[in-house]
Amino acid sequence: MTFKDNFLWGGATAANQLEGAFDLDGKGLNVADMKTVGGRGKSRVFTPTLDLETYYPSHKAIDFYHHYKEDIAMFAEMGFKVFRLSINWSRIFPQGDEVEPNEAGLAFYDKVFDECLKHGIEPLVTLSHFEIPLGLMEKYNGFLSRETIDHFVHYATTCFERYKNKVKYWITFNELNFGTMPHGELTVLGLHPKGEFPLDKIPSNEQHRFQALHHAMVASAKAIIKAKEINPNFEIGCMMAHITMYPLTSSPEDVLQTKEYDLLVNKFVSDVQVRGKYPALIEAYFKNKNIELDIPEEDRDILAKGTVDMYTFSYYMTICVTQQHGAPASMGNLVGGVANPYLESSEYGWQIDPIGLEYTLIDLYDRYEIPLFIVENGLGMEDEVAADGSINDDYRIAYFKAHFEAMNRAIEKGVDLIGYTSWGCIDLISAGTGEMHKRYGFIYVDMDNEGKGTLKRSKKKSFDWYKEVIASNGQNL
Ligand code: BGP
Repeated sequence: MTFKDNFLWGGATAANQLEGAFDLDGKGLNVADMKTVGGRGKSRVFTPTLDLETYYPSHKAIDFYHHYKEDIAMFAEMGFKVFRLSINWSRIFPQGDEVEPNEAGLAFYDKVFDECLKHGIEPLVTLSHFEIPLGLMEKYNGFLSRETIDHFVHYATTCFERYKNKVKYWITFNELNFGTMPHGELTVLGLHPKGEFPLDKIPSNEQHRFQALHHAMVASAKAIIKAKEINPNFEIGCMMAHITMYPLTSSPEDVLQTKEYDLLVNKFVSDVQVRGKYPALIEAYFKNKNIELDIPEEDRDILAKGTVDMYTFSYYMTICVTQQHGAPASMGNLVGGVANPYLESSEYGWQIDPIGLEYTLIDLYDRYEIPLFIVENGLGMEDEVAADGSINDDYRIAYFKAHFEAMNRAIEKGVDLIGYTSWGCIDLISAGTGEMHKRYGFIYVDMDNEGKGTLKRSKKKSFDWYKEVIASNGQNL
């Protein structure tokens, strides 16, 4: 067994890291638009009001808004079958709670999807990729209020209706399981921050966080129910940041702790979205911690009905857990943990673990037995442009090769893997650091960390390599 004939090879992006044009054609502000650049080892800062002296990377990003034709043509040249992008919620509902959508925003995505389809590329669309309208944060404290459920469902339904004949593959929320952690409160749930991003400096309130997460899960389920009424052929995924965890040692304490973190951070939210109910151990965990969630019976029915068709997830690295370490710490935009002495790290400290991907695929398929789709994976590095203009990213090719081999092994073992979109197929703004220099792409974009550059696109060495991978359906690595 190997990659299926119709395996969905492609690349992934998010509106706020790609589009720019943050205030054009009626777009409102979103949470991402309020974050400044950070940098390696430096946190991004969330500013409650825009400071015109400050550089906000999402405002310009790589200006996909005006370059989408050129960019999609390059994806087509690589042979992409699928392109993952997100709709910028505040382009469609500038404040988040309007009744009527912004037609100019809807029209932009019509053009983008048409361009994809013209090249035979299926769009895979995320409805909320860290892009909650600022208005919803200010008025409702994001998903802490139940009102936000209806605003999300209205937004989702508007998109499903509008694009029902153009888009088949959907994701409701990006990395919703980040909502279990302090740093996901702002980014994923839109809870109003009182200080710096990431939120590890802010006293977190688990009661609020888990209530908001509950509302977001209900919003997702309600949207899925509506989506299936609009077009029963839609394929809809959850989206988990899968932080695969190993016990640091074989001590039973470490093994037990790993099991418990894995349930809370990785499995809880996907259990709800795939199985349609809270895991019994999570209900007990809340009880033991005196977290009392308001979960009306009606919500439980909605969760049971609004389940996903596929398990979509990001995979970048594995971490180790040990009892001495305490709770997972936040690192960049992912969860830290303890370094694994058997693995090497990228220059950003992300541990590289292809076998961990094989392990993760087996673990997930064993638990859920629904199609799996890797919608983010890749290597963020500071690429160098040689004097002749070439970018020889052999390290990226080696990273992909090892991960594709791992995928192949998992498929041979019986895992139903239906697609793969590498993260940041074209260089874009890093979510965690706000930098441009943390690059993932097959396509280089001439821009620096201050937003200066020509925005010219050029092919890295990995461009032709990936093209051959796709052309051979994963056989020539
Ligand atoms: C994921 C996010 C992406 C992307 C990726 C890489 O968590 O869904 O938006 O940014 O991480 O992270 P970074 O950009 O911090 O390198």
